[in-house]
Amino acid sequence: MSLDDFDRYPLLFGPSPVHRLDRLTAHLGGARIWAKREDCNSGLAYGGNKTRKLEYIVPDILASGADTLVSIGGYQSNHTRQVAAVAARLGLKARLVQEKWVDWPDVVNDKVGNILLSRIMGADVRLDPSGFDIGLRDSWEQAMEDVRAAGGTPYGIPAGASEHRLGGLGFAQWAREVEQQEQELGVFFDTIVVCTVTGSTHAGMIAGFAGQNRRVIGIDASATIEKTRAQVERIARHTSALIGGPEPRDDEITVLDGWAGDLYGIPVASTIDAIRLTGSLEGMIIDPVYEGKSMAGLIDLVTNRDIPTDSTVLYAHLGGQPALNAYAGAF
Ligand code: 5PA
Repeated sequence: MSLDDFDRYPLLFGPSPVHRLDRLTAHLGGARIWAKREDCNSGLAYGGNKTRKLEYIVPDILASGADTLVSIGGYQSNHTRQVAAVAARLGLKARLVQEKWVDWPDVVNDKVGNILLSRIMGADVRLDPSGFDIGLRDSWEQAMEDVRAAGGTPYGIPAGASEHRLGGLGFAQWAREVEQQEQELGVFFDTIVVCTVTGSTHAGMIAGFAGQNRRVIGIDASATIEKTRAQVERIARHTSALIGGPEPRDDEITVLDGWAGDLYGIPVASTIDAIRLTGSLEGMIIDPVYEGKSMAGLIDLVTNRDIPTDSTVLYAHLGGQPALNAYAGAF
């Protein structure tokens, strides 16, 4: 099997834009920095990395005959918002378990941003008091049962679509897309920087780029480094096998910690500084849960020359801005 043998249901506008971040590059005075923009990859509810993953999952959903997508995330999950959008687009229902992954005091945390968008799109949104976890959850199994008990046919999509068999394919294809764009632009990205939490975004990239001379640096955003690295490795190896690609070497699986703070979902000073810097220099908006942390990592790695000055870096912007509304207090 190769990647081309898997059906892909189009949900994106096409290849996501790639562009330079010249003012950020000049400000940091080191490696050249570019961005690839999954935050504007689709017309479905602002898109994002899950929309790309779901392109490879929708054919399986349609073949299953399901009438309800069941998924899970925190109150401000970008993933569940994208599942709600895809359900709307396919004419299916969405049942979303929104857990209290983050103890964030903003009173509108369960009302604005992503969760508001999911409600607007007609999803059945249920709040659940459970805390953060990237694995498979009882509440999600229970939601599947509830749908069956009510006479529906559920299709389960785990957190971030990562524990799904096909969850890594979207970003393996992203790697192909990058190679194509490199040809067109006459550039080579020797370093990719990506935020990693449930793992299949980073893992898909590792599988897609396996055997090439590049560093794909995952930045941990949940302060659960061991668990995250293990999940990334497992999904990367599984995805490589699925697409018949080379087995990723151990040194191709890099997850760095140091920018997550102590907890998932809680921005720290470096997160807020990265958001303000990127916004004020580039007009590029990033969020306090994911991209603010991976950008903080990129800033430090470029500044301290861990990423050398002669490198050309591609920052994967995975979306997530709707959550900013729930974090007004941080600014
Ligand atoms: C998310 C995930 P992975 O989960 O594939 O590692 O991606 C991390 C990530 N950036 C990076 C943004 C904007 C993201 O939304 N979000 C989750 C969600 O529920 O939204 C799966 C955790």
